[in-house]
Amino acid sequence: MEITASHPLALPVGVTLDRYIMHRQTAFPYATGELSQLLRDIALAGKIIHREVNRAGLIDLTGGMGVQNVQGESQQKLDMIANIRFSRALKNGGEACAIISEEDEDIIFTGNNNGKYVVAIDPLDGSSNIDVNVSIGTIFSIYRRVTAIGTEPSLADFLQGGRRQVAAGYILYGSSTIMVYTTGHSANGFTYDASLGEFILSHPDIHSPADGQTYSCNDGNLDSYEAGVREYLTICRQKEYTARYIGSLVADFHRNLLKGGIYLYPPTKKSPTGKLRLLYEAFPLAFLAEKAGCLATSGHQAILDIKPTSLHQRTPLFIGAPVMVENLMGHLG
Ligand code: FDP
Repeated sequence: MEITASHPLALPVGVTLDRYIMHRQTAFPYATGELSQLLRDIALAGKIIHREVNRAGLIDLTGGMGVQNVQGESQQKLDMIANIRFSRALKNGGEACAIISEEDEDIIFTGNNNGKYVVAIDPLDGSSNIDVNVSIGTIFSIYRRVTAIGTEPSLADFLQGGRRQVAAGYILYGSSTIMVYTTGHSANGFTYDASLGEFILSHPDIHSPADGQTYSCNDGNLDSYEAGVREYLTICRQKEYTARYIGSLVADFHRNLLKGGIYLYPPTKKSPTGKLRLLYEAFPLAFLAEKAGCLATSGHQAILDIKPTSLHQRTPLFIGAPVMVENLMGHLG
């Protein structure tokens, strides 16, 4: 393997996210630094959420708000706080002209029409796990806007399609906090060291195993899965694979990314078009997954080939080790 100057292994051990972003930026002579700043803004909001998640039980941040979000799901206090933190960080940063979030029905205009980028975000994924100290995460997706700089951004900026993402990733608040992202080249992970207040490169150039023996799905929905999915799961059981389902997409995805495995959220009776959101869950994870050697499909087409038509569109999602995803596809009609 050739280790070029921009390769993560060419960097000294203990590389901070800031330094890594700067280092990557210099590899692109025409980079203006705006995308770098946007990634730093996201990381900063992630540090704040890390702090709030970690003290949630102490300062009455657990529990519901008593209201529902645009998805009709009950909004948790931390959901709302994370949404505010990320929106604020992105507004103050100045590089994003608009944001869409799981928590808001419409586009949020940042007031910075000169910003080149738009961001789609799920500020706190895995809401049902917030109150019980189980891993949760933030998922983000960044596009270069297609509307003219200086004008008001529009829906078209967000409905470009997954292959046009310029960066995507997630922050997992788990046994430790880790930010994993790609700008379309390699996928890299940075573990947060709270004592230093820094994300440190811990998982350079992630290559996921081609095959695995772990499957992640909500077994309680089994009866409403289509026959092909049920067949595939029966085979997983016959082969004595391991079932692991945390119920936080980011956490399940992260484990499978590192260890090899498949995550499945097929259509169900309750969610006939799938439960997960295309723009700020499936697209960013699929973009990252492909960079790490995984596959992501809706069952009918590659996730990244789906043409989005609305901001909060849902999709079925099968994502993970390529051999497992291909095997599953062999059972789908
Ligand atoms: P949640 O509803 O708790 O926010 O994003 C939706 C999501 O979590 C995923 O993180 C998770 O994988 C899935 O839904 C869990 O859904 P089920 O409870 O239906 O299994």
